[in-house]
Order: sequence, then structure tokens, then C-alpha cells
Amino acid sequence: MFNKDFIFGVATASYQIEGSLDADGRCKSIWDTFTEDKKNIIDGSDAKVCCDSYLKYKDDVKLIKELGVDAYRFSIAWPRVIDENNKPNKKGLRYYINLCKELIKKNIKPVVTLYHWDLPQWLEDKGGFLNDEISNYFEYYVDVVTKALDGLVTDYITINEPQCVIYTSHVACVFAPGTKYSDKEILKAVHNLLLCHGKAVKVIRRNVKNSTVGIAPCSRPAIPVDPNNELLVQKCYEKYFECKKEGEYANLVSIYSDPIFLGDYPKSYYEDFKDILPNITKEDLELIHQPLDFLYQNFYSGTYYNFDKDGNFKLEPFYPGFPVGNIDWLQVVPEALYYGPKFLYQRYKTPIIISENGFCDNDFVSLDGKVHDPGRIDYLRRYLNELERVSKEIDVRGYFVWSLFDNFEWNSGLSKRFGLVYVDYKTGERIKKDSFKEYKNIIKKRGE
Ligand code: GBH
Repeated sequence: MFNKDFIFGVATASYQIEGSLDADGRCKSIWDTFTEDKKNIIDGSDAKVCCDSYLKYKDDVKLIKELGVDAYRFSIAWPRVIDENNKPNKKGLRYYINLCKELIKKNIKPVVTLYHWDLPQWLEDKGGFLNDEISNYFEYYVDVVTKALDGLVTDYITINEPQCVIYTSHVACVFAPGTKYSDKEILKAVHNLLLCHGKAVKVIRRNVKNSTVGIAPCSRPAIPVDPNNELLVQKCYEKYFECKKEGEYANLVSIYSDPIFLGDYPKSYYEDFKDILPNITKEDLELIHQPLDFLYQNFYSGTYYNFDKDGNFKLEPFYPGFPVGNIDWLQVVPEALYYGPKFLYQRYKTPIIISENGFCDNDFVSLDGKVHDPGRIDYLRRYLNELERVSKEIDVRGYFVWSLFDNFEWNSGLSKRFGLVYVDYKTGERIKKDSFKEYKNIIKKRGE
């Protein structure tokens, strides 16, 4: 049972649902460019229509209302609201104003993500996150948005998953723009991204009365196989917050969240990268370290760890046949919603909101015309049980399911389905899955 103020929500992102990519003067984003090369997207699809939410937003809000959530998390497309001359685009802004009004009319709280990966292409052409001016451009964009949504939105998330903006896009190179960065460039881009965050927070505090602000990193918690082994739990905590040159440091937690919540990069960062550090000033660190109301976090899976027989701390591989979703990184590890929030709270002492959690399944329409998704239902229940358990120990304020709809799943295109609502991309038809009804019931009973 969650307390009565606990926020139940559902989440989407602009590029994954809107379609209408040429409408009302929207300019090109890095994902438009990336999808032009069919080899970048597993099924060769694109986001030109997907859920068609730019045109169907009123239907979206009806569905959200029927689901019974307290809040709807969506993102704003930078290329819709700022043109190539870096001037506001009124028509693009109008869409988000209308959407917010529709939500508020139905008593649903809008939670706005300012950056969910659709960078304007013209800014990428100027160097993207390697351009030292990027945080000034972001600051201006956030100023325009917060003024346009004045009186409608109080809850802002600056950036979704910095890990994907840097690591997945520039190390793994499977997300747009897909260009490889050297270690030195990664550190510079990370620092610029953190400055974007810091400047955005200041603008929001200035423009928005009673604002609540946070950032939404993602992480894959290290889970102790034996919860009663205190040393193992401690080692998992250390693993989770590791920042080492030989590790996937840009895909982990501390390189972003330590400067934001603790005011400085980890000690190991300065040691491991001493020859290639970006220019980091005291003023920068202060700017990045703005007080935040929430630490949002996207959790999907986790990784188990154990001691081997010689007492060495070791990754515990998933056994053959381990429960998985329909996408390669999605092992079902419900304890992620226990240890993840717990470790984050221990280190950063900031109230936690789960900004994304959800399941990818091989959903299709059955003979009876319905979409049955017992796997997703089971996943949600198991994860919520763990969240409820940890909510008795630490301050957890909310939970958002990813996602309202099946949508454009980035480099997996339209081939991977995460929705509570099924989308038939041939006809545009939307069908509520069984999990939609289940989540609706969970919310009604406040997670009982
Ligand atoms: C989130 O990312 C996103 O915020 C959301 O937009 C997305 O639709 C949703 O989850 C479902 O994926 O190819 O080896 O580099 C989830 C975290 C981070 C998981 C990137 C996959 C790529 C692994 N994702 N990661 S790899």
C-alpha cells in the first residue's frame, strides 16, 4: 500500500509518439537524420506517424484520464518550439499549451521533460554537446518554454537519461547522432550537459512559481544475490557508483549525479582522467549543484553480484532461461526497484521518483480482438511490490509506467512494444491491453 499522496503516472516522449515531423515549421532533429539511414533502425521504420499524437492529443488525454493516473510525463520537442534562427516558434508552442490545458481540465498533472533526445539538427551541426555554447542555447530554449507554459506547468525534468545522450549516442553509437567520441570528448560533452542542466534549473526557478525540478538519469542497479550479506550489499553499492576509465563510466551513475547532487565529480574521475580533464571551474560546479526537489530515475533491469568461492566480488550471470522481455537488455529483475532507490537515497538524500519502468513484450491482437499481456502485468506487479517494500525505508514519491503507448522505440523502430495501449501502425487504431486495466486497478487501490 502506498500513501495517498503517492503519484501514479504514465510516461511518453515527443519523438516516440508525435509524428507530424514537418508540421507547423518544426525543424529537423538528429533523429530525423539518423532514421534516414535505414541501417540505423532495426526494422528500417521511422517516426513520421507512429502514434500520431501531434494530431490525436485529445484522444491521448482521454486514454490517460481513463487510466486514472495522477500525472502524465511527456517531453517537449526542442525543434518544434525553436526555429533554425534560434527564435521561438509560436505554432509549436501552441501544441504543448493545448496539451497542458487538456490535461489540467481533466485534473491530470503535467510533468514536462525538457530534453528527451530530439536535439535540433542545426545545433548538432554546430558541434552538439561538444560546443561550449550548447548550455546557452539550452538555457534560452528553457526560458521560452517555461514562459509559454506559465501557470500550466510546475513540474520539470531537465534531461532524460544523460547516459544515453553521451554513452549510447557517442560510445556505443547506436542512438542518434551515432558519432564516436574519444574519452577526452566524452568528458567535455558530459561537462557541457551538466552545465545545460544547471542553467536550466536556474531559469525554471526564476520563471516558475512553486516549481519542482529534477533530472531523470537511468541506471541498472547492482543487486546482491544474498541480501543478508552486508559486505556484499556494500560492494554492490560501490559497484553501482563506480567511475573508472576502464569501465563504462559514461553509462553509469556517479559521473552525472555526483556533481549534480554532491557538488563535485567522484575522486576516481580526477585520478583516472587527470591528463584529459575538461576545464572545470568552481563556478561551474556551483552552477551544476543546484538544489533539486526530486531525483527521478528510470529503472528497467539490474545485474546480480556475488562473492566467488575465493571471496572475490563477481558478476553473477543470468542462468539460461532467465525471465526476459522482448528486447535484449531487459532481464526481469524486480529487486532493481528495491536496491536502486535505496542506494540512490543513501548517497544523494533526495526524494526519489521512478520516472520510467515498464516491459517490452511480443504483443499482438488475439482472435478475440484483444491484446493479452500477462508478462507485462506480472512484471509491473513484481516491480511495484519491491518499490512498496523500499518505500517503507526511504522517501519515494511516485512511479511512472513506460509507456502509455507502443511507440517508436529508437533504434528498434516500431518493432518493440512497451505500451499499456497497443498501436496498430497500419490503421492507427489504439487497443487497450490487459495491462491497461490492471494498472488502472492498481492505481484505484493505491497499489494494494
Ligand atoms: C528508456 O531508455 C528511454 O527513456 C525511453 O525513451 C525508451 O523508450 C525506454 O527506456 C525503453 O527502452 O544498445 O547496448 O547501448 C531505457 C534505457 C538505455 C536501454 C540504452 C537500452 C541501449 C543498450 N536504455 N540501452 S546498447
